[in-house]
Amino acid sequence: MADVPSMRELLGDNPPQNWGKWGPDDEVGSLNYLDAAQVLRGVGSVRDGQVFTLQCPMGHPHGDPVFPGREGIKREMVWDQELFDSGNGPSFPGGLRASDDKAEIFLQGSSQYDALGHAWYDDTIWNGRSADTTNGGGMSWASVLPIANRGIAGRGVLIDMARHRGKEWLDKGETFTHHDLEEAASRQGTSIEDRDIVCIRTGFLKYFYATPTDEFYEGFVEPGLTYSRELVEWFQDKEIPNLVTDTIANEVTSDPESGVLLPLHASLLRNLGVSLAEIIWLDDLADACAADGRWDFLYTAAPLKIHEATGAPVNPVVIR
Ligand code: UVW
Repeated sequence: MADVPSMRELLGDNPPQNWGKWGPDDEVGSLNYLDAAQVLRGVGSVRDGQVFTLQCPMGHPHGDPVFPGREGIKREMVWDQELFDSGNGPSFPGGLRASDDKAEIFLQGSSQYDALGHAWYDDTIWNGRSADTTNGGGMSWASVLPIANRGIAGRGVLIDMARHRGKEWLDKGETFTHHDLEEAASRQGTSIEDRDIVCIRTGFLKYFYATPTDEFYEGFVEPGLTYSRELVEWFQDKEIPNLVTDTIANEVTSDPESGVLLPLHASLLRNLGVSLAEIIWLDDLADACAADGRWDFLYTAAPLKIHEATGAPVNPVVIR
């Protein structure tokens, strides 16, 4: 492959951008589109009260799906029956015993929301702030906390690209575009409306749990949306607040034409302020949608409120 261009060279000097749209101090970006009317539109998609939780379990015996370089949760017991039996446990008046545990986690190492300041180029993050705000032990700007404080609720629509392509899961590095999303939506008998929370199933998490870990990570390149300026404009024009996928990084890992890593993190998260929800389990929801042909629902989520964090675990709840 020829030399890999810089992010600026790929995206251009004048990329679609929403900086300043909600004021210079805004830290939640396109989630601003989810006003009360959008929440009620989501509520309007509730028909029979089925509830789905979309988090992948943390500490799964198979291992946890994480971006290379990260690790899944490391959890350990602090109090257990053995500790009390050995006489080393705390002594509670009345004899109550309790179990307790603690964990070390990558905050981007499970089902999660990215902070808007999580990824950048040219030393500048969301809304034009300096990337120096990520220094000093925490993110003093555009951390995940404002997203967690706000919460996310609106009409979600699920596009099942794996089902659309007649596969259990998409191949490593398999790409699709916004045109493919619209075609799949139309085949599903639904449509992606303005301000929808766009959920895309590739089957890649199912592949993760069904595959030996070494095989999954060999030549790591996930399937997903692939960058084009038109795709970014489509997100901007449709005022999409949130992209939710069953992949670790929400887009094809490496842009197949340029070799640039994760250009949609730059163009959707940094430039448009689109929230990214990653490692989201969509299979059970997809089966229910396929069973009755209804692909829209009320989508709700709130990542954990962690000060100055780059991202935070989440267990989105869908009601349909
Ligand atoms: C990286 O930070 C590389 O990816 P993600 O947004 O998936 O955590």
